[in-house]
Amino acid sequence: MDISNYRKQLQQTEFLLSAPTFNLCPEDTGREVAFAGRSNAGKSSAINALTNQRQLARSSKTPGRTQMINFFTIGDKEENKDKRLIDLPGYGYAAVPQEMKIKWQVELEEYLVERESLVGLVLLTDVRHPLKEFDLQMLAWAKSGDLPVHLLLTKADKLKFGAQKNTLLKVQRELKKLELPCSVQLFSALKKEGLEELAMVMGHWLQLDESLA
Ligand SMILES: Nc1nc2c(ncn2[C@@H]2O[C@H](COP(=O)(O)OP(=O)(O)O)[C@@H](O)[C@H]2O)c(=O)[nH]1
Ligand SMILES: [Mg+2]
Repeated sequence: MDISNYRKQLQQTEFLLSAPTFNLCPEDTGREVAFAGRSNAGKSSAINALTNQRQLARSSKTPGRTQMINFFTIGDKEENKDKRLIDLPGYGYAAVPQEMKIKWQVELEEYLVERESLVGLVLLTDVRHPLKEFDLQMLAWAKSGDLPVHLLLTKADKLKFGAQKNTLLKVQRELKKLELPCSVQLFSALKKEGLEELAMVMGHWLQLDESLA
């Protein structure tokens, strides 16, 4: 439970590969954590802030890459084999035809439910409009796959402190009502707030303790 060790290892994240479909993703071994959210939720910014690398997840903004699944390795490569962070493509690009959206959804559900090495999902949602249809769908799939979820209420800096807390409580109540067990936190990539809480969750899920040098 050494937070600075977690932070240090998360800062050693490196790009591994981009795959257009889950068929081409790395072997299903080790442990991986996936990041998902509607486009513009703040996913790239969160990954860059967490790993302290300004440009790591930047590429997802380029049109050709938007539908790619991006894989990163986490931690010291000698000590720490087979721990990955996955950047799942966002939704909401008007340019994507309906047919492709449906095909992608089928693949995504299969991945969330069946991927053995997947140990947790970080779901990002803008603090100003949380728990929209996409988020609820992801939560439902995670539940059916018994996959733990950690919800990030992103861009928290856009709200005043009181409003942030109210949203946090409201979302917690809503999740309870829906019987979707998942942890929730406020997050701001801009102000670098919530990084330790997120690093703690990632460290536990990926068992980053085991690779203490
Ligand atoms: N104010 C504020 N803006 C943010 C924050 N995180 C991301 N953004 C902005 O939101 C937009 C989308 O961010 P991005 O990380 O590319 O989202 P993605 O599409 O989910 O990868 C960009 O203009 C970011 O600068 C944050 O913590 N605070
Ligand atoms: Mg992005």
